[in-house]
Amino acid sequence: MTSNTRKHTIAVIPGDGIGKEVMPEGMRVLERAAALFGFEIEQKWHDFACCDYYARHGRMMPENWKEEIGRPDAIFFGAVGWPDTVPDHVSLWGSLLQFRREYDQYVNLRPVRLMPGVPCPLAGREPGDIDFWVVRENTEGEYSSVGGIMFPNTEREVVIQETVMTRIGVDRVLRYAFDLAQKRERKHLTSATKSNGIAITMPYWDQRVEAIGAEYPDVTHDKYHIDILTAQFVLNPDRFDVVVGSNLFGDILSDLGPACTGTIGVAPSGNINPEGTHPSLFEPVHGSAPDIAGQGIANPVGQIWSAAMMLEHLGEAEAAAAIMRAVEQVLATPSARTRDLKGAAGTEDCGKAIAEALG
Ligand code: GGG
Repeated sequence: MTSNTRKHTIAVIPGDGIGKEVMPEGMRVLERAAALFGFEIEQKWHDFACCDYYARHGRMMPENWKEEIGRPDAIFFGAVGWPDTVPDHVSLWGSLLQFRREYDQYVNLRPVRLMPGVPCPLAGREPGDIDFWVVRENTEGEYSSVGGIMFPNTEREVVIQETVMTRIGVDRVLRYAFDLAQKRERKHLTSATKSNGIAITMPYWDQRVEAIGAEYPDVTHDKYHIDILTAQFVLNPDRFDVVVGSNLFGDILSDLGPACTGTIGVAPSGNINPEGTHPSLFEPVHGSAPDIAGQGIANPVGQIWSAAMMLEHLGEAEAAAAIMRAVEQVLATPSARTRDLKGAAGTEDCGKAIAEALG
């Protein structure tokens, strides 16, 4: 017997700390959306890519992790890191960065949007005033493994790490960012640079922005050095539309952006392989938050908003929009918010409220 139901296979990886608490809420809302909008979610949970796994096996993931994961339509990820047991660079390189590189997820896409019920630290801003995207290069740049240590643990110690920019790598993320800007009303792109100080890779980045920008005559663009750009994020976040940056600059800007709109606790992200030759991965911007893990108080909105981004990517735009309406409705209700937003709801209460608001 054949079925006409749309089916999406999802690899579910909760990871560490509050990742384990917010993931069930993300899945609760996804399942509710599937029931309401007539598609099926086939989920396979994985207990690797976390520091517990490292404690048992001496590595973050099994050697055959790709076989274990199979070929899902998308990966739904929580958070990684537990610095008391595994150094952060070991847990990150052993898990998330493996996915980003092996699956060529060269775009890290993060919205910066002022949401109802989230107090904006900037006076006079209302939801709708701040609404832009940060596009971060996600597979090369400053996150390179090229380098080494000479004469370790001696007075002559020398530590070198190279930034790697490839023409293909830079051009493809810039094209993605210009494409995105072209679809938006303001059609404006801002590039993060530091070409006055980093005098080889950053002038190259700037040159490629000009070259790719010429292919988009209807999109205006400008550039800021990263130092003044961070100041502009804090002072005038409403002036941005699409902001593109290298791996490190994009990482910094995409935490700072949500912080300027009140909290990174609600912010989502997509690690995207735009060609669809590999699965894309969706995760909240926040990390594992060891300080509040295990208390059931973490805000699940970042995970749930990531579920909406994942559904949009999978072609379920209607369900994704409905999740966002439900998120906005719950955030606008003081009693349904978690403690970080001055409410009293627990992680599960907040997830349930969003699932119920879906209908
Ligand atoms: N859910 C996001 C997360 O767990 N992030 C951990 C982290 O340290 N990320 C650094 C990065 O994205 O480069």
